[in-house]
Amino acid sequence: MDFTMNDFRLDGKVFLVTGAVYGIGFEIACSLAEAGARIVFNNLTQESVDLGIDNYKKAGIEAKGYICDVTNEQQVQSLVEKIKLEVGSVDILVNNAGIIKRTPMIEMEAVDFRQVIDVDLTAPFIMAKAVLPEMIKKGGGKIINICSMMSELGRETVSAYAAAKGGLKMLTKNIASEYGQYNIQCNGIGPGYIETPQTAPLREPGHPFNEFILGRTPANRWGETADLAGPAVFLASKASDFVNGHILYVDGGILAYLGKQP
Ligand code: NAP
Ligand code: GCO
Repeated sequence: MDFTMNDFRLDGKVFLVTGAVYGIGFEIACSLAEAGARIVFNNLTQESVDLGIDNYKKAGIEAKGYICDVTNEQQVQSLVEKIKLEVGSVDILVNNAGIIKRTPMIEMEAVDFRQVIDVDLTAPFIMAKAVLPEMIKKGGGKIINICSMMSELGRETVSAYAAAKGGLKMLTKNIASEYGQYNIQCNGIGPGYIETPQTAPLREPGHPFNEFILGRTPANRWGETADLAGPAVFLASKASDFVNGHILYVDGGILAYLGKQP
C-alpha cells in the first residue's frame, strides 16, 4: 500500500488563487498554506491586494499579491509570467474570483449579463489557458474551478450567474478531457450557501431567503468558508490524482434533498 498522509501535503507547490482577499478564496488559500503550499493571489486594486496581504499576515501566512483583472487576457498573461519569475510556475490554480447580479431576467441589461459571464466563465478560461502550458512542461498540475449550486439548479433573478456557473461546470469537464493526458487534473468545488460578503444581502435579518435555505439544507445551517478547506486540499493534492472532471459539491446536502416537509 503506497498511500500515506503525505499525499495530502503541498510542500513546495506554487498555488495561485484569484480574488482571494477574503471569503471562500481566502479560506481555501489558508488551508492550502497549512498543507505547505506557497500562496499567490490577485485582486483588482492595490488597496485590495494590500488588504489581502494584511489578512494573510494576520493568519501567519506570507502571501504574494498582484493587481490583475482576471477578465483581461493581457494582464493575466503578464501575471503568470511575473509569478514564474518571482515565485515559480503555477502548480495549482483555483479560479475563485466571481461576481453575481441578482436581477429578474427581463429587467437585466445585456451588458450586465455579459459582465457576469466575463468574470465567472470567460476569466476561468483565460486563467487556465495561461497556466496550462507550464503545467504540461513540468509534467502535471491542478486546476480547481469554484462552481455553485447554480451549476445544477436555477432560481429567480440569477440567470447570468447560473448560465456562467453551468458553463464553468462544463469547462471543468472539458479541461479534464483535453489535458488529463498530461497528468493535469481539473475539478470543481460547488459550495452550497456559504456565509461570505457575496451572500450577505440574503442573510439580512428578516430576509425570507434565510428560512428558505435552512429548509433546503439537511445540515440546517449556512455553510462556513472553513467547510471548504478539506475538500480544497484534497483536490489540490496527490490524493486526488485520479479524480478528474468532477464537481465536488460542498453543500450540506442541498442537492440531495427535496426540502423540509411541511
Ligand atoms: P466574494 O466575497 O464576493 O469575493 C469575490 C472576490 O472576487 C472579491 O475579492 C472580488 O474583488 C474578486 N473579483 C471580482 N471580480 C474580479 C475580477 N474581475 N478580477 C479579480 N478579482 C475579482 O465572493 P465569495 O462568496 O467568497 O465567492 C467566491 C467564489 O465562490 C465566487 O466564484 C462565487 O461565485 C463562488 N460561490 C460562492 C458561494 C457563496 O455562498 N458565497 C457559493 C457558491 C459559489 P473585490 O473585493 O474587489 O470585490
Ligand atoms: C444566490 C446565491 C448563490 C450562492 C451560491 C450557491 O443568490 O442564489 O448568491 O448563488 O452564491 O452560488 O451555490
